[in-house]
Amino acid sequence: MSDSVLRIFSYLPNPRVWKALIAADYLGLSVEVIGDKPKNLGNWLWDFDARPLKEEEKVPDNPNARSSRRGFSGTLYKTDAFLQTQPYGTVPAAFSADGKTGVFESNSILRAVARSGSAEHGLYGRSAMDASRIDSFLDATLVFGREAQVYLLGINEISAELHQRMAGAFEFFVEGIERALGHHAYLAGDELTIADIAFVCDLSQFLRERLMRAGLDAASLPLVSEAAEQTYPRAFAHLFRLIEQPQFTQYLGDYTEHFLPKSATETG
Ligand SMILES: N[C@@H](CCC(=O)N[C@@H](CS)C(=O)NCC(=O)O)C(=O)O
Repeated sequence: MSDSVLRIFSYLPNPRVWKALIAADYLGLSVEVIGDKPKNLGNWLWDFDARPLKEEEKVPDNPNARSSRRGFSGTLYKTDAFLQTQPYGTVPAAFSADGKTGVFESNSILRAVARSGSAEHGLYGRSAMDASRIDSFLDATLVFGREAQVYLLGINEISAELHQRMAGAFEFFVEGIERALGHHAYLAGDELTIADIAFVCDLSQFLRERLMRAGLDAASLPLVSEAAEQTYPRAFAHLFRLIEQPQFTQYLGDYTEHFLPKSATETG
């Protein structure tokens, strides 16, 4: 993997992977990404040396065959070595260059990239206390991200309880973001950090709910993010401003087009 600081295996495209790639771009680092469309990942060997399976390997008595856990259905083929480095068996799965160390959870993969770069950039703060404050935002984002994952995976058969739970989680998370941006230009202070990167990727992923309305309509439930731009103007202005940065746009451009405000020139 030449001079890459990490190898990531995942389904693609995946905003959880983009967190690490955006940070790598800011830091001038290279990250190797291996993967395939979500529906194809059941035909891959999940391993540091991940690869498409041969037809004869896709059999139930393959020792690597495991039941999928979340976000996938059916059988996935994960090696023992994969599960040794990736104890939860999830993707994105990151590996050190020698494959010996596994890093899991997209926010931790993001941290791994930030720690590999020059501290002068400030992407992970400029002191241990700054880094801890950034971690606070990353943890809050993960809690939100987990709620959003359960909600989006269940949106086609949504219950009022699940909808209400998501509405509460969304309000709690974005209120904190709105408050933080009331006194600083970026989430954790005066400059861009990995807290902003995780925020943009996870909120953009959650806003896919706007493309998945059928289940909500069938249950006569509103979008959780209905009119959120008006309720949380600072949070959304921050989101829109960052998505316009080239380091973000290259990954998130098409993915976020459905909710970005039309620019004055486009609307004429
Ligand atoms: N919070 C995790 C979420 C990772 C996750 O849950 N990945 C799911 C797919 S969305 C997975 O790999 N599932 C594997 C399985 O079903 O066995 C992150 O941000 O990395």
